[in-house]
Formats: sequence, structure tokens, C-alpha cells
Amino acid sequence: VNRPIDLARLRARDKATVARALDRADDSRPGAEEALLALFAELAREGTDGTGARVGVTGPPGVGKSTLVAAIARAYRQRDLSVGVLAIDPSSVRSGGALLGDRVRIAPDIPDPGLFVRSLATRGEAGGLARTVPAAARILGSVYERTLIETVGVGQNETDVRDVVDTVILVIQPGSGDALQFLKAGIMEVPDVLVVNKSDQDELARRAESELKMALHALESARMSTAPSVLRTSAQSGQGVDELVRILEARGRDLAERKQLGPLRRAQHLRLEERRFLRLYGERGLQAVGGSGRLRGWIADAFDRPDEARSPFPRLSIREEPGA
Ligand SMILES: Nc1nc2c(ncn2[C@@H]2O[C@H](COP(=O)(O)OP(=O)(O)O)[C@@H](O)[C@H]2O)c(=O)[nH]1
Ligand SMILES: [Mg+2]
Repeated sequence: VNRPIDLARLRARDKATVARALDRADDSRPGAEEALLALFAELAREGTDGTGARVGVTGPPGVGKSTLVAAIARAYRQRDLSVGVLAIDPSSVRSGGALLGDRVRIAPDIPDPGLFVRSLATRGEAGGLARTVPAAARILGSVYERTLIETVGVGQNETDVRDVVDTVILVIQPGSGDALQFLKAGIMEVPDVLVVNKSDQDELARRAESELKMALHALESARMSTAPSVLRTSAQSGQGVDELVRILEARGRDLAERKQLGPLRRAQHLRLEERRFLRLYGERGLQAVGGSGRLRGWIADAFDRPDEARSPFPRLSIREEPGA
């Protein structure tokens, strides 16, 4: 567990080293948490901690998320950007969708040192890999210029992908009124980008797109939230993918120029860690550390001093069994 990760090799995107770092994110043995904090501390010291942009691709099974992720990854590579891909596979959801790197061919014939793909099985855990996914996203985001994360999800996001990426893409397919209904009912959070994929299929796609635009316009005026970009793609033929990547890149530049990325990542981290603490120790644990104000302060302090490799949580003053 404690064998150190060779940072020079990690920075050089040596795939075996990246894989080992990701294993560390998915390790729950004693000492693994400390090893992970030590890794982040080293990344923070050299200024590469989470510097890359992260994009989440979410939506119901079978809409073409994996195919789209592969297409976006290719478009990034054409722009000479290095890409890490994390496909979160909820093994509990058996459906028509293919697992990335399985049916969907993402990698070119020649091995590409600038492209890394990893799948993670969630084994149906509540909250979906509460520790692993954020840590894996942070590692990939420190090594690659762009990180893509595929998760299944409609309605409330089981995998908290919103809190590990800078930009959320919701993918739907023509003729599926579900997403529209979810959005209207407020069950589903409004994504940053809405993609109607499989637009090669028929003009259903066009209709879906205009219906969505209308619904979102209504939502925008009702809630005064920013309307997402809506566009049609065919992940299979590649149509619309360049425009999607332009939208993603523009959003990345915008977040950076308005100095919003740092605060966004910090707020995400606080939410994730507070939820994780509550899952681990429950309300009684919260009382034991002196309430949520104290917990948040501690989490924020640890986050603001990553180079100190501090424990993310205050020490519990009474012993609690995890899983309360
Ligand atoms: N016609 C058409 N089929 C697509 C498109 N994108 C994906 N598919 C197909 O839809 C099926 C599910 O795709 P997949 O990427 O595995 O979906 P996921 O479950 O959302 O990851 C596969 O058979 C794909 O080949 C598209 O743009 N057009
Ligand atoms: Mg898939």
C-alpha cells in the first residue's frame, strides 16, 4: 500500500504508474487513505494537483455515452490534448449499454501515450464509490489535460458526478420524453450541456432538441438559473462532436477567466467530504466532532493546505462504529 508513486513517471503519463495511482484511490485497506493524502500533498507541492479540466458525461443506459466519450476523446487528441477517461460502471444496472473499452473502440490502433482509460465497477454501493471517484478524478485531472467521466444517471445522480467535474453533459436520445419530464418536474438537475445524441436516426432528434430548448427556457425564467447549451450529435458519425468540444473548451476558459474554478472545486470538495463523513459516522459522529460548522471548518482547512496531507476529518472524540 505504501510503496510511493513515482511522481516523475506519473507526470510523464506512464500508464502503469497512472494505473497504480488509481488503484490507490480504490483501496480501502488501512493506511490507504494516508497514502492517498501523501500523493495529493506531493502533487500540490509541485503545483499539478487537479489542474486539468474535468467533464462528466451522464444519462440513461444505451443513449450513447460511451460512444460519445470516445468521440470527444478523439477530438481532444486531435487538438493534441492528453485525455484520461474514467467509466463508472454500475454493475447493478444491467442494460443495453456497453462498457467503455469493451464494445466501444476508443483507442487507436497504435498505442497512444496521451490517452488513458479506466473502468470502475460500483458494485451497487449507495452513493457510488464515495471515496474512489473523487480521488480518481483528482488523480486523472492532475496527470491529463482533459478528464472525461462516464456515469449512468437520470434523476438524482447516484454517483455524485456533479461534484467531481467542472462541466456536466446530460446525454439523451430522440424520442425519450423521460429527461424532459424529469427536468420539468425538477427531479433532475439542469446540466451544463444537454446533448441529444443519435441525431442521425431521424427528425425526432430535431423535435427533441426544440422541445428541450423550450422547456429549459421556461425553467430558466422560473428559477433564474443559467440555461444549458443544447445541441444534437451523432456520436457514431461524429456529427456535432466538434461543436460540443468547442462548447466545452469555451466553458473551461470562461470558468478560468472568471476565477470560478477554484471556488467550484472547493465547494464540491466540502459537499463530498461532508456527505462522506455523514455516511461513515452518521449524526452521532457529527455531534462527536462538535457539529457541522466545526466539521466544515476542518474539511476546508485540510483542503486549503493540501501539502500538509492532513486527515480530512477531525478526530472523533468518542469511538464510533462506521456505518451508523
Ligand atoms: N444510430 C446511432 N447509434 C448510436 C449513436 N451513439 C451510440 N449509438 C449506439 O447505441 C448503443 C449504445 O451506445 P453506448 O455508447 O454503449 O451507450 P451508453 O450505454 O450510454 O454508454 C450502441 O449500439 C451504439 O453503437 C449514434 O449517434 N447514432
Ligand atoms: Mg456506457
